[in-house]
Amino acid sequence: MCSAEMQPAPRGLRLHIGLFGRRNVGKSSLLNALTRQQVSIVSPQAGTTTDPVEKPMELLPLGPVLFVDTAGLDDDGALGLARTGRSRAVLDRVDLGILVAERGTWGPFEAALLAELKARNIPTVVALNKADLAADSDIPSPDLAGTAAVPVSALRGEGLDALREALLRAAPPDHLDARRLLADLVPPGEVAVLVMPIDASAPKGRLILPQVMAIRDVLDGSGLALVVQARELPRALASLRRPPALVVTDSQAFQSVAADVPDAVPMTSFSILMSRLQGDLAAQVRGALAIDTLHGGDRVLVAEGCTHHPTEEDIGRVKLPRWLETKVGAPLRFETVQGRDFPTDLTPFQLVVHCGNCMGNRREMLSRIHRSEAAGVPITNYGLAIAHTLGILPRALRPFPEVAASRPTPMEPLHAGQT
Ligand SMILES: Nc1nc2c(ncn2[C@@H]2O[C@H](COP(=O)(O)OP(=O)(O)OP(=O)(O)O)[C@@H](O)[C@H]2O)c(=O)[nH]1
Ligand code: SF4
Ligand SMILES: [Mg+2]
Repeated sequence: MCSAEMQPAPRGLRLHIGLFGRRNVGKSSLLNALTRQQVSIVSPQAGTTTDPVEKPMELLPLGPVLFVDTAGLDDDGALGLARTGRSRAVLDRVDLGILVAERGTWGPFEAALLAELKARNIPTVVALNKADLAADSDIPSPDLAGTAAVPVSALRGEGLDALREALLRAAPPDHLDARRLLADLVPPGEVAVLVMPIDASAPKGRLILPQVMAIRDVLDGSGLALVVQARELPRALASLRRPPALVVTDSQAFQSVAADVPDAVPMTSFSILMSRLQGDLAAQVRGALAIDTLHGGDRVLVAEGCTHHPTEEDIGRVKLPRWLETKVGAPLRFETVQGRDFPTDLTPFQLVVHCGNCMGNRREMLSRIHRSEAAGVPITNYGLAIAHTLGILPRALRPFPEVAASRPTPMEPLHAGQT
């Protein structure tokens, strides 16, 4: 896990909402009206927005959201295609879509776009904009087979409450139910021991985002969080009258921590919890096990979800490659990508190792996992890869019997030294 920046609300917990449609229909105007800010440039000229524009905000009653305004998807020519390419990529990472059309002009383009959003399982609300230009009663509403369509005027700020309401109704239920990082494993009043090594690679004066998220989730679930460094763990455990409900540690300290934690106490790593929250744990465990099939010279894609500043002993660039090559017993060829630069063609690679994705959203991670597996390339995350190379997966997966049961190969024996 790397040194994530502190954020008011982690990007991954924000509902990502994309605005899509033809040029000049008022997508940017609608974003500005919803946020009551001049976030995106508006002009009467078609093709004003050229690159996706992001705006995080609290959108009641949905909570923290990230709006993504896009370029008109009907743009043509070489430059137009480059723009639509970047805007189409936004389809990979939104949880909810607003299809903006001009009222009274619904046609095959809009119908095809709606069909694509549906095919991608992106819940969508249609905003029929510029309602101020069209006299009400004489415009038939398009037949959208159950998709909500809301007349709005971005110019006059009309219909926005109805649009917010429609967005709430369309929002994916798993977002509203809020997946838990670990609170489901720690009953109210029970103790979660969170082991956080403060070593040279820890950022100065603060904790990394997954650690902060873990503390917050225990508090939200009315559990008791006991936060310690590995060397204080025996004293912490001895101070408890009952065993803790869960021990969570950084993968790198797993072996020493496992030696201190009684075998009957459920124990896992932050990376496994992050994979469960932000990705697909079963798929990423399969990816970790595929490390065993690597050969010298194989190509490994290391993907980082954001452009953080690598520390000296950065996990993705230094430690992970070293561990993997030691495990394989021969040099491998590594390529690193950051942020949105996830390759379209994954077939040249034998393995993808993704970061914990603490700043990204789950839908995008799921889309990357899906694309990797569809290309026949196993995908895992840093912590799971480390966990497997250290031989700790069996114990770290015990709190998740549903995943442990789906493992394609038998469990490895417990690593020597684990009790
Ligand atoms: N009458 C009226 N005009 C609007 C409304 N919303 C936007 N417009 C106008 O439509 C034009 C295009 O608005 P934009 O918000 O730039 O449209 P867009 O879809 O973002 O366009 P591109 O990103 O450049 O393709 C501008 O002149 C806006 O003032 C509305 O509700 N009513
Ligand atoms: S998104 Fe990935 S690279 Fe960025 S801070 Fe989180 S774990 Fe690190
Ligand atoms: Mg625009």
